[in-house]
This record gives sequence, structure tokens and C-alpha cells, in this order.
Amino acid sequence: FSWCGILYPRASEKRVLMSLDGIWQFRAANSTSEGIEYKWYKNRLSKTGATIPMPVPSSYNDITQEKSLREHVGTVWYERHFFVPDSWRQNGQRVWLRFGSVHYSARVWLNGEEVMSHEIGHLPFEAEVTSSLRFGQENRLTLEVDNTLTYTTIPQGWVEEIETIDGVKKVQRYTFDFFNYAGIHRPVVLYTTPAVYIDDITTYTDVVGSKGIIYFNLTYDGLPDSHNEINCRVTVFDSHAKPVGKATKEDKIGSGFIGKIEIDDAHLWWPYLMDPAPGYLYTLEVRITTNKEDMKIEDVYRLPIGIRLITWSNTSLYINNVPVYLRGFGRHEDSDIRGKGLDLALVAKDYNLLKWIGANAYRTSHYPYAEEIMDFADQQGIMIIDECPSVNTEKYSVSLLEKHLSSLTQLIQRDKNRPSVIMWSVANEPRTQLPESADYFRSVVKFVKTRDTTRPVTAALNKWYSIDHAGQFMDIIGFNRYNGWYSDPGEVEVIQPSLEREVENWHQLHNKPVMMLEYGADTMPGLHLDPSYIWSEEYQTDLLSEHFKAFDTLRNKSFFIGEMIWNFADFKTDQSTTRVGGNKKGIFTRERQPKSAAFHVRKRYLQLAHEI
Ligand code: GCB
Repeated sequence: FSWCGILYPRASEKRVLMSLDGIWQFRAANSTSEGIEYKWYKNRLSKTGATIPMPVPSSYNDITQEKSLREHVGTVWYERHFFVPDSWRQNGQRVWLRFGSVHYSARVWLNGEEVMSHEIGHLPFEAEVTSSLRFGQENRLTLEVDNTLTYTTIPQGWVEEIETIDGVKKVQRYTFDFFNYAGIHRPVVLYTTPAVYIDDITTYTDVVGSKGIIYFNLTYDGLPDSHNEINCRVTVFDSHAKPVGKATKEDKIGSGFIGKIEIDDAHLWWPYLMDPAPGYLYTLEVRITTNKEDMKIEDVYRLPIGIRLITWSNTSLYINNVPVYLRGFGRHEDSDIRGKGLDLALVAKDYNLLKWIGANAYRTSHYPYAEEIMDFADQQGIMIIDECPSVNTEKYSVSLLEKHLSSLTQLIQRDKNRPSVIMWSVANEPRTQLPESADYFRSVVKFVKTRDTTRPVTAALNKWYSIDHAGQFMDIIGFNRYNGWYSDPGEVEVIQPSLEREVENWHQLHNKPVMMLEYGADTMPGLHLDPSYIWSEEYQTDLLSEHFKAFDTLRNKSFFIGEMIWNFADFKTDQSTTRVGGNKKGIFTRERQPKSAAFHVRKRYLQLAHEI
């Protein structure tokens, strides 16, 4: 798997950024191969047929009034034009094109030439495009995007053909419970780097007494073999931009440098409500310079970092040697009209709601979230269980495993420096009752450990502990259970005994910390039925309360480390008889208004924050 850098594009005195977000031209293909057959990338898209304006970033599904576009299976095409100034063509400067994510797979042409392709949604990809660009002229960027899911995609799905009055229709089927939104979901940027550039930075932080230690490993690229004179300078700035530390000695290793920086009386990165200034970030400024007479180049990149230490035992999870208890949610990237398209107003609102309710953590169920969303978590001290896009795996195979590992490679590469990421989740609800899941998850977890040993690994398991084959490989047991909903709907009295027994059993079986990653009840906002009855606001509150009682008993047993409600907000799903306009288990509506339960949860989460 490729292991080169995918640093978030940041402007600096040596790097320029240009956003390609905005309105693009768009057309859905009638058949999956149509666009390629007729070479739609060769000319303006409008030459080969009608196009419609399509916002980027956004899912395309809910933008028009066409049912056929909402339910489209196969390829769609995007195109936009842009200029790059002549001044960008200087000193061998490089230009890169980067997509924050395109779901599910993409092929990209620049001025008719194919420059990159990528598969697996929710993850960034980029390529250097200097040689395909027209400087001082107009450029044409074309994308083919395919949303088809099969048994060897991550996540899995299958396509069925159904007979309709107009003939045969392709329908995408999948067992996961969120709408398979597609399109260019995250920002598109063009950015420059000098000819010799910082390719990647990996940091790891340690805490010893009041001292914070930052270990770094950076790689550069673009230096011709004949020139190996290159220097690097690494400086740390505090949040007021005051320099507070620099590397005393950087060792050159291959095409990179490693070193460490110590900061006395460091302001550590703490979760929300565990410190008056949670989410404290330093800036690691990396500067490389070549010093040969005929090649004087400098590159500068500034990486935000938090200094914190994660450790874990058979019973607890610690941040900076203090045990933490997670209180939060499973979530989705989802909202009306834009689907999974990044919307910064929504992101800011969601973090304000998370803080209002007193949460300190959430899981990026069931795929990696936008980097802009992760930035908020770093800055505000929200702990993240970072999940790869593997959800409801049911047919295990070698090619699936390869893709699964690729998604983890890309995820870890993207998020490895984020202080908010406290754990990797390698899957949601895989079919772990199947014996073949044992080898599969042994390989998955082993692989993660080759990439990162500083964070624990978990998965959201839902098979019963006695038939599950994957829990044995996890550092922390996470499980999903719908007591009083899918089992015994209406009977909240079953919750306490059943939940307490299950948590005890998971712990006894594996001798590891246990957390609940999903529980909840669908709730129609405005439906009031008392005594409580399923789907009413009263029932959601009752069901959560019974869980809270069990959690309180379990917390006294010291191996129970967290509770996460399913879900933060209502979200769209595929059409089904059990979903009314989508999944309604949110404690906020899809428009982010509180249901009654939200006030109840707020009381508990704030109280927990102050008790611990
Ligand atoms: C689950 C899944 C989640 C669903 C949820 C539900 O177990 O992990 O994706 O949305 O149940 O509401 O059914």
C-alpha cells in the first residue's frame, strides 16, 4: 500500500492554495460505461449532452427533483474550468490536486489526460499535476464518479435488477443503515509546493512529569540524488505564536529527519471539561532548506499538534495517566439537501450541541469524517474513536481484506497526528459469528499495530459474546445492543439485568475494558404517549434512563469505560418499512433541534463531567 504523505493542504509563505469548490457541471450517465465509451473527458461535457449545475462539496442525490438521480446506480460526471496564473510556473514549483473525498470511486482527467483514480469513499487523495496544467490559461477538470457497491468494496453491497413498467431497473442493495450518498463530498483544492517539499510528518508525544515530549519523523521528496545537502529546522510555537521549543538535534535518515523536542511545563491536550482550556494545541513548524548554490529552495509546513499520552490496561483507558470515561454518541455526516457534503455551518453547530450537552467523545460511525470536522475535535478536546469505512461485512475474502487494510492505511496516514483520535475502530457490526472472521480480524488488527502502536484498537461488535470471534483481538471491547428496542420493544424493564450481565460477560471472557458504542430507540419528534410507548419522546427518555441506571452500576466495577447513544441526530437511510423518513434514533432531529431526551442526557453528561 502506498505510504506517502497526505498532509492536509495548508498555505504558508512557500505554499499557495486555490479552492476549486463551487458550482460544477454535472451529468448522470445512462449506463456505467457510457462516458468512457464516448470519451466525455475529451471535450467540454456540455458538448456531449445536457448538463446541470451541481454544488461541490455536496452529495448529488437530493439536489434535484428526480427520483432517478436520488437512486442512481453507476457513474455520474462532473466538470469545471479554472485558471492558474503564469506566476505559478517558477523555480520548478509543483502543483498538486487534492480531493477531500469522493464517494465511492473516481477517475480524474485534467485537460483530457487521466491524472489519478481512487477507490473507497471518505478518504482524501491527490496527485501532482504540474505537467498536465496549462499555466496562464484555462484548464478543464473532469471526473467520473461511480457509487456502485459490490462484495469487494468497502463497504459491501450488491446490485439487483428488478422488473418495472419501463423495463429492467438496477437497484443498489446494502445491509448498512444509512443512505449511500455519493458525489464530491469534500473540498477540492489545487496547491503548490516548492520543487523540494515536505512530504509527510509523523509525530508522537509523551508526557513525563510536567514535561511534554514531541518525537517527530519527517520525510521530504523532490531532491535530485546529486544534491543531498538539505537542512531542516523544527520549532514549536504555543497558542500565542510564541516559540517554546526547538529540536536540539535532527538526525537525517534516508530522505527524512527524526528528532525530539522537549517542552517544560507543557500545556497538555485534555478532553472537554477536564481542563479550563481543553484541546490545547501547539504548532510544529517544519522548515527544510537546500543549500547548494544552484538550488536554493525552502519549504515550510505548520502542523497543529496536541501533547498527550494515551495508555490502557485490562480495565481502563488513560489520557495523561488519568482514567477517562467516554460520554457521547455514534454519529453520521448527514443533513437535508446536501447529504454527506461538508457544510461548515452544520459542523460548527454540531460541536456547539456536543458541548451544550456535555459530551466528551464520539465515534465516526461508520466511516472517516471530513478533516475539517476532525480539526474541531482537536481544538475543542472531543475524543474520537476513528472508524474505517467497513460496515456490516458479511462475505469475507482476500480481496476484501486487501481493500479493508488499504482503507486503514489511508485513515491512519491521514489522522495519525491528531490528538483527538484516541482509538481506531476497524469495523462496525461485522458478521463475527462466522468462523472465518477470526483469521480476518486477526490480520486486520495485526496490520493496524504495524502502523500505530500508540492507540488502542476496537470494533463495534454486535454478535453475542459467546459466538463472537473478533473480540479476542481488540484492545478494548466495544459493542452495540438494542435492549428494549429490537429485542423486547416496549419493555424497558429488561434493560438493566440484560445489559449488566452482558458487560460482565464480555469483560470476563476477554479481560479487557468494555464500552457500549450503540443503544437507543427510534423517536418521532412530537409524538407523546404516556405511559411511554415505543416511538414516543417519552419512550426514548425511559429507555435511556434504564441504560443510565445500568451504567452507574457498571461504572463502580471499574472496567466499564464509556457510553455512546445511537444517534446524535436523525439521519437518512435507504427506504424500508422500519424507517420513517430515515432513522429517527437521534436525540436531535435532522435539523438539530432537541427531542425531550436531549435535556435528560444533558443533565447526566454534565453531572458525569463534574463527578469524574
Ligand atoms: C446498528 C448499526 C447502525 C444502525 C442502528 C439502528 O446496530 O450499527 O448503523 O443505524 O443499529 O438504528 O438500527
